[in-house]
Amino acid sequence: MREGAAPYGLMPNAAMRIVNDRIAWVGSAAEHEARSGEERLDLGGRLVTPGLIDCHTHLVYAGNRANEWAMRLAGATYEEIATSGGGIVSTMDATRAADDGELLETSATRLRKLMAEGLTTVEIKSGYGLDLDTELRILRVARMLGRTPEIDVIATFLGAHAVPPEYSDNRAGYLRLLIEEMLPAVAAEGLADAVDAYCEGLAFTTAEVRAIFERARALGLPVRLHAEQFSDSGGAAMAAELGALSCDHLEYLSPEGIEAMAAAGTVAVLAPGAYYYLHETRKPPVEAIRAEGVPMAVSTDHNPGSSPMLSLLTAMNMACVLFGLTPEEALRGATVNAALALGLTDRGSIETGKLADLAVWNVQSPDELSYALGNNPCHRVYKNGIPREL
Ligand code: DI6
Ligand code: FE
Repeated sequence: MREGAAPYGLMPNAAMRIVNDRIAWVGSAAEHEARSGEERLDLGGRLVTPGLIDCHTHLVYAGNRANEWAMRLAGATYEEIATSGGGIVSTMDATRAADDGELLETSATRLRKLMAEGLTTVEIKSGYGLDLDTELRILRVARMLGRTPEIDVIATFLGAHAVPPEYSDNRAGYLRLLIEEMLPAVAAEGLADAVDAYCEGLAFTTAEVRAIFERARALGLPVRLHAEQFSDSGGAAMAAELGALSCDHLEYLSPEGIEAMAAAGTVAVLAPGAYYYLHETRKPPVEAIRAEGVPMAVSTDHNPGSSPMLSLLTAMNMACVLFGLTPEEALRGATVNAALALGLTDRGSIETGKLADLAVWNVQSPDELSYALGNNPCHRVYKNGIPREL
């Protein structure tokens, strides 16, 4: 996954030295000089990749929405369900009613499933609380999930996910709450690494998101955006102007949006799971994104409404089959470009000085990682140089 290297940056017959939590040397096995006192591990010729990174999930919530899934299969649309009291608000009700122990336990179970496929970093958004107390509780649970040497959790504040029912005829009031109370509280407690918003007809306008993002930036928090999923609202260009780390979904992304993202170095995070579950037909403009040199990442977008999937390898497969990524682009999207989407430059590739976050696979070629659905060829994971139980 090194920049400018051969396909995948693949090195046959390679060796690696790990010192503490870092990669200290990478080269050919023939050049490797054993040092006394070092432990030597033979991985049996297996493929080693950077640990996988899921850069967009909504993992902390209560309940599920299988009932809505059945309704959609019977013909209801995502928008109809959302405007008739279901959707994000139904998960909000369940989440507000759940205590911290239940939230922690159900999300830890989901996280375990994701981690089994070689994940070493995961991003988790809030956004199913939509009041100050519950949003903070969700972020604290996300922080708790990261309080283990086994995985790094990056937390994102998504209070601007939907307008909660108590503010349905007072949008301005909810925006004030977001900007004047929630954002400063999240920043003061150090509960988020970034701020996200849902910029869509169903949720927030570009102008509303701009106001939220300007406050976030003033508080020193980077921003990223759910943009252009069902319509082109110009959100991606607005977010890129504010230096957004990523814009996510992007089915309706315009040439102007791509240009703004390219200029700002904003990552395009694809969410093929939501496209698949919602039977969308308009694909993100992958060829133009590629042509403009905008880095692409691939995520599960795990959430109970539009993408209840718990497999990043499956998202990689869908990005290839549904959106036309190459298997190499899919793997870059789940490693080095996913790290970029999170503003992290210390991981995502196998290079001297980077974190020793590694996945070891029972495959012959990295093309196999996005190939067989329902197959998890992960053999072992190293997080910060330490082997982790699968
Ligand atoms: N990501 C989101 O945040 C929304 N859709 C998406 O792809 C809403 C998720 C939900 O319906 O709960
Ligand atoms: Fe999402």
